[in-house]
Amino acid sequence: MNSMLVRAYVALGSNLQDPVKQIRRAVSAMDELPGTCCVAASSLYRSAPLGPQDQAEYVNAVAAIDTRLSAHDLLVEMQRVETRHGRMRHGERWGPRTLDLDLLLYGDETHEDEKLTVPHPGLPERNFVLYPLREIAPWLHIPGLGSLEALVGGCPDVGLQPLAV
Ligand code: ROI
Repeated sequence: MNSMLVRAYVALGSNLQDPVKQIRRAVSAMDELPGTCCVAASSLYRSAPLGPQDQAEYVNAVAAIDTRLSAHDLLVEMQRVETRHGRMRHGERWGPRTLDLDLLLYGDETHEDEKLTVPHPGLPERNFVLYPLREIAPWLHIPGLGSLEALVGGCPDVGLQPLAV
């Protein structure tokens, strides 16, 4: 485990089996990972599905964590959380899911290998990631992509609604 703490950002999404509960449980689970604590979580948003439209709306959020895990170890732990929380894929690419955790940013590091791409490649076009991320870290600069503020400015909030819960 690293002696240094790294600030990382994780996107959470669910559209099956009580999505609000899934997201809340996942934020707590991230806080309980080894060498990791959750330092901020955005509000929850309801969002129109990206991909096939014959699936339920999603609930999305973004969490900030401080972690001593390496980027790859963090990814493995996130995948374990997905599995423990009953992740079910229904075969179809971009189909509905109980819990999806994406590593958006890991400090200012960039990674590109067969397991991990950071910054997450979907980040610049996904309003359900950019808007909650801005809520908790408006000052961010994304390696290779510039200011978060500019990315948000180029990404309309169509189909995205803060969830009243
Ligand atoms: N669409 C939305 N709105 N939110 C998601 O989290 C999400 N996740 C996915 C796909 C199927 C691409 N669509 C999504 O994995």
